[in-house]
Amino acid sequence: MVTMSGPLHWHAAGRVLDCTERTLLMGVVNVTPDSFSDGGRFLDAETAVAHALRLVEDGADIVDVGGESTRPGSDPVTAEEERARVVPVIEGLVAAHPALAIAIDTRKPEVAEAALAAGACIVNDVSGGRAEGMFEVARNAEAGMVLMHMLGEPKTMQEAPHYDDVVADVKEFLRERIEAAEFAGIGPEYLCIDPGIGFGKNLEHNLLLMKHLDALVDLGRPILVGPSRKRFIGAILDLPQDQRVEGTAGAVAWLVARGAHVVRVHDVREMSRVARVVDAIMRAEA
Ligand code: PMM
Repeated sequence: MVTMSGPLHWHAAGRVLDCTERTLLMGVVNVTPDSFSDGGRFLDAETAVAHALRLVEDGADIVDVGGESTRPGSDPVTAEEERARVVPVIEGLVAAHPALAIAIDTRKPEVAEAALAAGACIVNDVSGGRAEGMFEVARNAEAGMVLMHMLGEPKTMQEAPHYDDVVADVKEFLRERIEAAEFAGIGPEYLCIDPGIGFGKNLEHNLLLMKHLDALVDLGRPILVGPSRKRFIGAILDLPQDQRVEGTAGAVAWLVARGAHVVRVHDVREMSRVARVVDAIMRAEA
């Protein structure tokens, strides 16, 4: 059984996200030609804004706007290209919905800085804030930050990933990144952690990290997990990306029960229903 150790709040540029009351939903808005599952469909800024607003209607607490694909084997894009993709979407979202919590999914400080200036409040960094200057950008904006574990780089991360003990290794990495962020002047209340499903992990690694998600609870920060439509589901069910909703639901239900505070998903309407049911069961009291 996962025990909850008191209220957890996640601060993000003046907002406070309550991670205790119920599971939060982060809806994915990829403004890229080649992401895992929705790449190419939301390249046009107006279409991306409309899609994001639909996710909010469906129950998204946060929308995560990304302009660089991090799918296995993908090539990096320049900061200029990435910024040109995401900033108009963030500006459009802020105009349409000023109160919305917007995350910028980037590894580049210059993209994060432009996105925060445009109105984003969270930096979702799949490299765990490893780029020079990233922590300073987040700190200066008092932004929230997601520190995710990734082994290597997207281009090569799936080439025979190795761990001594995947759960202990990922936990140690996240502990070290929390320390590095705090050393750079970011208060722990701004930080959220993520084991990085699919980022330099084989099927067994992914399954073990999800099975033992509760091992991360004692790092004391909200836990975000992104299982949505990912390859591990395809490997188990032998189904393509557009048929992984039920598989995603299975993972989301498990993860919420094992201590996830935020789930990053494409199918927000469906997964918010899944999370609400699991939340109700978990919070039932005799
Ligand atoms: N996965 C993807 C992109 N960004 N960010 C976080 N914090 N966690 C994830 O698991 C994650 C992420 C890749 O998935 P997509 O291309 O389908 O968005």
